[in-house]
Amino acid sequence: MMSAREYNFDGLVGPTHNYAGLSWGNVASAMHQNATANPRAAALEGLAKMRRVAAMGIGQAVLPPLARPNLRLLHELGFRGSPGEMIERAGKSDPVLLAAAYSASSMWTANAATVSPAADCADRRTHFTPANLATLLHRSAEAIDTTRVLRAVFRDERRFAVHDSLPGCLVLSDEGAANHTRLCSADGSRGIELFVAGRSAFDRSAAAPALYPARQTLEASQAVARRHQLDLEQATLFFQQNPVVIDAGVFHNDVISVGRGNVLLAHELAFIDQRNRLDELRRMWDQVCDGPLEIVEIAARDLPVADAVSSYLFNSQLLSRPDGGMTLLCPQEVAETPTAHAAARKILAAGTPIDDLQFADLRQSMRNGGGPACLRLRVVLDEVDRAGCAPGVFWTESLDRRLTAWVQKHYRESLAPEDLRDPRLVDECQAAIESLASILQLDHGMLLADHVSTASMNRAAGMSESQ
Ligand code: SUG
Repeated sequence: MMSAREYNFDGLVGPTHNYAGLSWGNVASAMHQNATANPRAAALEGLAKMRRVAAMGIGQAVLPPLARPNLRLLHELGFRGSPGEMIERAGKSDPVLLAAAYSASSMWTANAATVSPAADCADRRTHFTPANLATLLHRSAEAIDTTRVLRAVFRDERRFAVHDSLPGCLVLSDEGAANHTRLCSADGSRGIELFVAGRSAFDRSAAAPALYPARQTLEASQAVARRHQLDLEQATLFFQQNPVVIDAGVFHNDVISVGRGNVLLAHELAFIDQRNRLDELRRMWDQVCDGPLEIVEIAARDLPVADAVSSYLFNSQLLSRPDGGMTLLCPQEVAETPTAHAAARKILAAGTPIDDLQFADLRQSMRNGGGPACLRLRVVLDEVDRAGCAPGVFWTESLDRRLTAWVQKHYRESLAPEDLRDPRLVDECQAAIESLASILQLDHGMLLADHVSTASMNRAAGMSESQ
């Protein structure tokens, strides 16, 4: 039997990818507010990245975009009528609400859930907690649909536990795998799970950012670790993000640090009390894992935080190739930022298994603050696990061809803020998702569940309510 290995489940960029400036604290999102997006180019960039990772012999799969516009959200916000009427009314009343309902933010699957591999969990199942994304309206609306999609994909309950998301409130705000790193000697053996929160909700004396929100609380991370039945004493750590860097635009830990296997890359300003915390990690590693742990810290004088944020060096994908080496797949912006490029070369020369630097053009996603690592959710699967998943989501050349043709057929090349009020977009999106369901062999009713039920609820409520 083949041993467990990591799969990257990339989010397919949905047909409504747009720039609405919805993410307070995410510098790129604010900078590109109201720019015109190219959803087709965005989706093709994402597919090109998946093709590249798959070609390296690394596990690759896709997760479908959530159906948009989110009619359930518009209904919850009091808009009634046919889908077209709901869109029109929301657009007139508050374009920000319409943009939230149209957001394609489910593409960043690093925020879909926190995943703990079976080897770390007491019941030896792979545990998922879908993130409640409670800090931002457009993202919080993802949780319920993401949970349904994850249950449909990771469907064998003997192998997988897909929990409900944590209650959506400030105390438990949770952003998933973007604030979670697993370090291990081998994917299938016991590892260390490192959670990084931006603040503590209960400890008012703890440091917190002054300007931007800390999207992950310690209390949320602890709850996830308990649910996943992790070894809290010996193999789980909770770090705090440095609030100064959150205020500089580091809205998730994966903008300032990345780890996999026995390698952790971090900016020197990533964590509070960094030196002691990394020592604690080294001690834990020696107890739990085999071989050396490689920690590479990048100094602020070599890479100012502003350059880390604009280049997204730490949002590179750290990939283990079958030949034993590691590739750091960086966003193109790293090559264009001299300090970041020099830091990447330094990482390459640091004597870790990283022996290859590559660059990917993901500009459409990057303009919304989503780099290579944001676009993927890492899941460790062995062959039995894989057989317990929906088969159609795994990457093959034929799936690649079909998805490329699907994007070419269904996606617009230009989407400006005012286009969200175009009633034809509703039907275009629905047609796209229906056809995607058959490509991925997923139930289209499952993918469109809220869309369909909200529309029929509104029809049943009749016109009196719609006025
Ligand atoms: O949550 N951007 C996303 C980017 C998420 C990146 N994910 C990770 N770092 N793992 C966010 O801020 C922008 C949407 C807009 O402005 O239209 C947005 O949601």
